[in-house]
Amino acid sequence: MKSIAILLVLALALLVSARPIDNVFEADVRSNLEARQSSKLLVGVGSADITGPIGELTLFGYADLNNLANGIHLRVRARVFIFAASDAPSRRVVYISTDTGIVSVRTKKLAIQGLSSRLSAADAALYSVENVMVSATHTHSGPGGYQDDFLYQVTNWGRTPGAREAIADGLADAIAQAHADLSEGKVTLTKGALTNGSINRSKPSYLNNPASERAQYSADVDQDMTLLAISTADGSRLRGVVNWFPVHGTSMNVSNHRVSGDNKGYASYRYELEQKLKGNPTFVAAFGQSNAADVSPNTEGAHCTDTGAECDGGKDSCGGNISLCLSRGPEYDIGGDTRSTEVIGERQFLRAKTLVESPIAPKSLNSAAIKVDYRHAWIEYPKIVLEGPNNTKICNPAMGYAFSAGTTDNPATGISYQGDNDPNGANKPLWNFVRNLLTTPTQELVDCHQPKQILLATGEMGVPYDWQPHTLPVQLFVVTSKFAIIGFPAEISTMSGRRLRATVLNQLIADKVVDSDAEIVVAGLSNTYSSYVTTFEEYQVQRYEGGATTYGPNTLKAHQQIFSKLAKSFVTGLPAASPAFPLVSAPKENSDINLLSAVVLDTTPSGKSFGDVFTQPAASYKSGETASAIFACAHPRNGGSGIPDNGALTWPGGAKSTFMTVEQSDGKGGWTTILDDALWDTRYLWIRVGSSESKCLLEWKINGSLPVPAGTYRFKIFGINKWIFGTSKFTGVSNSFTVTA
Ligand SMILES: *[C@@H]1O[C@H](CO)[C@@H](O)[C@H](O)[C@H]1NC(C)=O
Ligand SMILES: *[C@@H]1O[C@H](CO)[C@@H](O)[C@H](O)[C@H]1NC(C)=O
Ligand SMILES: *[C@@H]1O[C@H](CO)[C@@H](O)[C@H](O)[C@H]1NC(C)=O
Ligand SMILES: *[C@@H]1O[C@H](CO)[C@@H](O)[C@H](O)[C@H]1NC(C)=O
Ligand SMILES: *[C@@H]1O[C@H](CO)[C@@H](O)[C@H](O)[C@H]1NC(C)=O
Ligand SMILES: CC(=O)N[C@H]1CO[C@H](CO)[C@@H](O)[C@@H]1O
Repeated sequence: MKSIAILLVLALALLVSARPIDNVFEADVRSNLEARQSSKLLVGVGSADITGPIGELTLFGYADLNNLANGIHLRVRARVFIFAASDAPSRRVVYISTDTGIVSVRTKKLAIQGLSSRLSAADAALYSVENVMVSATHTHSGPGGYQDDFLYQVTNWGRTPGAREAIADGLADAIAQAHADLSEGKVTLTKGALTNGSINRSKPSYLNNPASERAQYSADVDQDMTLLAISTADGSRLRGVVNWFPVHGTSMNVSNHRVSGDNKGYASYRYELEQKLKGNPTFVAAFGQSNAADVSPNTEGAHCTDTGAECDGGKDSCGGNISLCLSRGPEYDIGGDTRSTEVIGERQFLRAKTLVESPIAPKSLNSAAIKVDYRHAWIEYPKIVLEGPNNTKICNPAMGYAFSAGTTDNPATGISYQGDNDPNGANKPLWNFVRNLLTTPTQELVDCHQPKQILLATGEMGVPYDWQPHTLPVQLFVVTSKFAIIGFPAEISTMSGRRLRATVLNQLIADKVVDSDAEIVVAGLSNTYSSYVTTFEEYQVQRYEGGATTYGPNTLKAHQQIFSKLAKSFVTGLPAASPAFPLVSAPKENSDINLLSAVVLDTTPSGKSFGDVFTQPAASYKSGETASAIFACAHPRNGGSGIPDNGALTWPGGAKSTFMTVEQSDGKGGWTTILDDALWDTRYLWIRVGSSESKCLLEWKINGSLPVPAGTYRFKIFGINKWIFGTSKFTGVSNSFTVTA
């Protein structure tokens, strides 16, 4: 979250169009543990494009109004894994990793509703909010506009029409695919370290944890990648790979304007492309997110961009200016943030591949007790009282000054710096005044969040609707007696994740729900988003992550208490908490505020039509070079093209709808589509010219990741232009060009 000043001003502006609040209630249905014997493990995999509308809407993550989704580098996808025991298949669990910044409750519900048009009624009824876990990879380059809570909507001007629907459609497609794929599978669990894929970006916080606790770990980030390799029952074909490794999706920086899955999206892309080229096109590789709250992919660390010197460690500033202190990823000097994304993605891809090919201390889930089950509950966090002598209360949501500082992955400007918990700090009177225009925090809220200094009293701001969630979905999966997954509704720090895993695993082992050598992972950013979770000790330092820890200093302890009850409920069969909770106090479905200005009209300069070329590609290129062309085009929020001409469901690179393709000549006047905008090698960028004209830059890095033969090629553009009485589809082609070795 960068532009907090802009955020405050925007929020004030958006409030003008505030609407009344409605309560949406949802009951939680539970069932008892079903432990089974002589069962087989069933697995299904699926994957689909979830890229929503683009064009002058904000990429979600950096909260910077200039960080617009105006093009596509790598399409974002959902990757689905269903696990079931053959003799109790209705207690199946569905783990989904999506290339999104966060997860929206409303989108998840839409996706599950969408199954009714894809599956029989009986089959659709097998899937619910309770047994489907959607976990965001936390890419900061996914198109926004789908978020539920107002704080996360502000920099997207509310909800963008079509944003939730696009993600939900892709999710439903991918679940339906995995459903059809469900069959006996061979599953191997393994774990190995990746030491050069991440660093800790909040060292002063980490160091405030007890020395005795830190001494138990060799690193200040979790370096283990935990991985499931899924093959056909006879082991002859690799069907899918899913792994969990904590690292932020901030390799692409705030200057980026193209949709991208960031480092994890790239890792998935590379593994899936490799298998596709080997004749295994249905293979799915998910690089899932975990306890990454304080973990950066920018492994070169933070330096002053003006002098190259070390930043001032306490404040992460350069001579007092925090916007100069930036961290960079590997090979940034060679190829900028795009190259850093490739390197961090490739390291995760290669680590996963070696773990599949040479697993470390592998465990076969097929020889474990085959039971698959889940627990899910809605918990109103500010109502939680910690068990123990002190009756410690959890706070209503609030964000601190340190939240406005950002991190060294994307420092903010103006209001504060990391570690700022001085109540009389320099800018406080001014910003406290601005804050109070929105809501003056109650004394109870102020006391509860100490030492956090409150910048936004989000928990006490009900207008136009919830700014941050009060009620969170908590979820736990057991996949045989060897493996469990925590569906965690926030970003959680390294040490917090370790404590939570230990709490839950110990409970599951004590109750004999899992074996004593079972593994457990935290699936971060699952099902909704409630900002950050740090340990009590990290919170005291009030860096960015502590400033953004929503429910105060005891947030982690509350999660530990709730998740341990959830774990316990596998044997007691009792509800983990009260039976039903309000979901969010929010507008009725899809009637949230939307102040993004609509596309009114597309025009071309005189003498040009939509799809005409402004700049032709060169006559010839060599392998490794980048071909490009510039076309007259229209606003991309109108959409790209629909289904491909041959009637397939997706274009060759996996795009559901594409803005561009590359075609290859057959030498006899015929052309074959070989690439679309979903591939890493192609890049599409829309540029506004004046009030209604557009230019589109199409690029292709020849033989980048997809090998092509020497030959003759051309670019093709697709789009939809808006005119007074409706819309029209257009296409255009460039001159052809030759490609040589
Ligand atoms: C990164 O780590 C992996 C495994 O941990 C190793 O194989 C690889 O060589 C390392 N890469 C670099 C550039 O150090
Ligand atoms: C801090 O550095 C940024 C980037 O160079 C610059 O734009 C800004 O003016 C500087 N702020 C101050 C207070 O010097
Ligand atoms: C992001 O990376 C690009 C190079 O790929 C660079 O030009 C740009 O200045 C970077 N932006 C920031 C804010 O560091
Ligand atoms: C209860 O409060 C006392 C006094 O503030 C403190 O020393 C003690 O650690 C607290 N106990 C727990 C379990 O938090
Ligand atoms: C692209 O790479 C592949 C394999 O690396 C190679 O066989 C092919 O000749 C290359 N294409 C061109 C045009 O050089
Ligand atoms: C931002 C920061 O302080 N990162 C540190 C995290 O830990 C690594 C390894 O100890 C350091 O090299 C980084 O500087």
